Amino acid sequence: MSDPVRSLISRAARAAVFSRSGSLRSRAARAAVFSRSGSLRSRAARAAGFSRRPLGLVLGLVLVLAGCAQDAELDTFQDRSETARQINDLMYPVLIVAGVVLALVCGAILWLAVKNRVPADKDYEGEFPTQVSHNNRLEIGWTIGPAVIMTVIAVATLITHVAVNSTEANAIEVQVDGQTETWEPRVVVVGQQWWWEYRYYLTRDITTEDLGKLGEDADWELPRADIVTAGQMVIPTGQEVELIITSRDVIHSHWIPALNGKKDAVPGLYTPWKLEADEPGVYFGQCTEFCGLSHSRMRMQAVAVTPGDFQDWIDAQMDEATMPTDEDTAEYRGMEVFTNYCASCHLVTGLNDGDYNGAETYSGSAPDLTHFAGRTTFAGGLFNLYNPDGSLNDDDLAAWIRNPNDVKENYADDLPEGSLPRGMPDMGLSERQISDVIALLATLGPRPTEAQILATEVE
Ligand code: HEC
Ligand SMILES: [Cu+2]
Repeated sequence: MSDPVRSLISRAARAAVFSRSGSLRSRAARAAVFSRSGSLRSRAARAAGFSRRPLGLVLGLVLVLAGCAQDAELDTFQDRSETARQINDLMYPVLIVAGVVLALVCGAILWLAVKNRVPADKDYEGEFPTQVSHNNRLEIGWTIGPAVIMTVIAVATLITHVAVNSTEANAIEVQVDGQTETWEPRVVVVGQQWWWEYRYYLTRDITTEDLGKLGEDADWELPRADIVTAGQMVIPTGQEVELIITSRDVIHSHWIPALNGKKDAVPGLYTPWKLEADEPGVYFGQCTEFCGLSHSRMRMQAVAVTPGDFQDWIDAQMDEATMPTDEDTAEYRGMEVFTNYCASCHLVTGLNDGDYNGAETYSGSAPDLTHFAGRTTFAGGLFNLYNPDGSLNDDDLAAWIRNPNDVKENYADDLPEGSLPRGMPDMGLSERQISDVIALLATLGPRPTEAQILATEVE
């Protein structure tokens, strides 16, 4: 063994042996150093050589290879925007440098362990390692080396941090109710248990400062938006879209990996962020801050469309829902079910906006259903609203309305006195009421195209 290395090891051993704390580590070290048989040491050395561990190796490989899926929805390597590319341009070099350091350190440890292993038939009873100390060159080396690496990474990180957080003014013109509006593309993103709400202010400018003045009591009473969607955020391609991210209950985190990194949604805070997509397409996301029961089922999609299609989408979203007038239809009965059972939480503009005061939920909010049938997924991006052939997926929708908690865990039933639901409760509807209200929901269009249905399909 070379001197410097021996000095390092013996110093570590001494520190461990003589440490006052008597911690687990030092006890293990003591046991190893003073063990009569030396068996602990030799067993550890054998394990390090892992010649007897083929199963562990196979399991490890399976785990690593499982990360190589081709069309993984949340694959950070598949960047589809300038910002996501900037993040990867930082990640790849850091990954390589860290990989080299990892290989060097692990290689050195393995090499030392194998080189110095104690033969099973040898007995080192009572022998204490030779004590050596100090090697200036080595110590200066392993102080300066990491410091230089960390400094380079820190500078590169800062540059990327500034780049992914900077936003530019890029107002576009949109038509809203026949009027031309200059709109700085910006969407207010609200996390709640367990779905994402996207609010578009087209006819007035909303900034982080405006919202910041609302403080934590904003509740559902964010300023009234022109368009409100749930689970799916529609954006125009080739445009930087600013996000203002907040939450109405606990901390969530918004993450659409193909378009940008993660940003926490914190109650009372209005955090700026941005997204942009090079090409039309559907980009999947997931809440990444543990937020309770259905955290893993809190998904979302960014649907990027051409500027022309975006205008069409706005036109459709600005329409009020038209209500059925023929009393002998399922839609009409569904409207009555909605008014009796659903209107205390859900808004359908054109039906109950007159007396809607926010939802009777903990967050004070529930998905706006005015254009429900125009979306292709529901309940936090968990279910497809349409079958691949374009027909309504009334199986999943009926199961959801029958008892949401059965298909997506929430905290909305059997509540203690005075607490409000987190999620949607079981309302004990009859099958007839369920199919009637579904008939109404199905009219809350416009229907998406077959291409949209297939592109946004979730598994
Ligand atoms: C106590 C409040 C409350 C009531 C009453 C209520 N809901 Fe809900 N509903 C919610 C909440 C909260 C969600 C979001 C749950 C989630 O995505 O996990 C939701 C989600 C939904 C969704 C999915 C929307 C989407 O775009 O993701 C539909 C559809 C729905 N509710 C229909 C109904 C119908 C129909 C009724 C009446 C029969 C009803 N709800 C009554 C609170 C309520
Ligand atoms: Cu969440």
